[in-house]
Amino acid sequence: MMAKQKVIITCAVTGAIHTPSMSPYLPVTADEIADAAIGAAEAGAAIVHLHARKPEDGSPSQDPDLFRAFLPKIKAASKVVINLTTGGAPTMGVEERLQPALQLKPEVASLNMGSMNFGLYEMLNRYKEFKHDWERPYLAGSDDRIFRNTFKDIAYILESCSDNGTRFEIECYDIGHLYTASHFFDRGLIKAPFFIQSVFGLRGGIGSHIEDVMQMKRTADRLFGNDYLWSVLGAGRSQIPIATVSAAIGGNVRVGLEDSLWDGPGNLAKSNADQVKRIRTVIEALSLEVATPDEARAMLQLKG
Ligand code: KMH
Ligand code: ZN
Repeated sequence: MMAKQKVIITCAVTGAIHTPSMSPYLPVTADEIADAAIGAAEAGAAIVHLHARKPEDGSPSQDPDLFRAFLPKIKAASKVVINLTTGGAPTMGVEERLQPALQLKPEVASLNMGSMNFGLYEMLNRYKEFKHDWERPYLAGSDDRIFRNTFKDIAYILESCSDNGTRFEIECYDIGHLYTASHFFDRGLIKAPFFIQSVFGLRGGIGSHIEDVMQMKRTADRLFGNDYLWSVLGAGRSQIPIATVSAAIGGNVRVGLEDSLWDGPGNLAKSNADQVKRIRTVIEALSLEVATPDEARAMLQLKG
């Protein structure tokens, strides 16, 4: 009998895209981020993808000390795999973005595969009142801002972390980013198994139509064969539909308040764990099993 497919759930707990005024449930302080990560792990997430925020106003920060403020609590309570962002926020330079992964040497870190527009303008239109001064210019500025990830930046992150044993969550927002990942494989800077995180439905990247998902998958299959694990995230309302399609065709999934604030139409998710539970229900309804953190470590050949 064939072994059941295990599905890795990553939970992206807070990110840098949403702002505190959009949801009272967005984790901001070290304790909120730690509790959200632990709750997500208890609900079935094998990996937590983590950003930090300044506790006073919730603005994104890559200060490694802010990460140091929540990591011990998570590690003491859970075996969940820690994944630290190198994307930070689109307003930050690469040196600043790199510091948490460089200094804290996590099992997994994100790596963004190309420079792109990163549309947040819709949110500016939706939210009229903001609690903190930084939120409005942050969102408005996205219409004239590039999320910079040049080939040199990508190589710099990979080379800087090369002795850390960190595996990268390779963020691909379009088909071309898969070819960029393949280029870095050819240069020997990315090693198999690749953990490809395909991102759907961000303005500036590929859409969230099922044809977009299938074309990503077909291209990744052609480029990487058996050398990769595929995961998806759908932005906003496409979160659960995209994750469902991925699980149904052999992929892994990412949920969390970084990617969507919602738990069904018009309902704010009250926690990251709520979204994990929702996709877990779908995965189990597909007769699949959710991977534990140690199973994810084995699947991704992490340093542990
Ligand atoms: N915010 C997501 C769309 C990163 O942290 O490096 C992608 C992301 C980037 O998670
Ligand atoms: Zn992120």
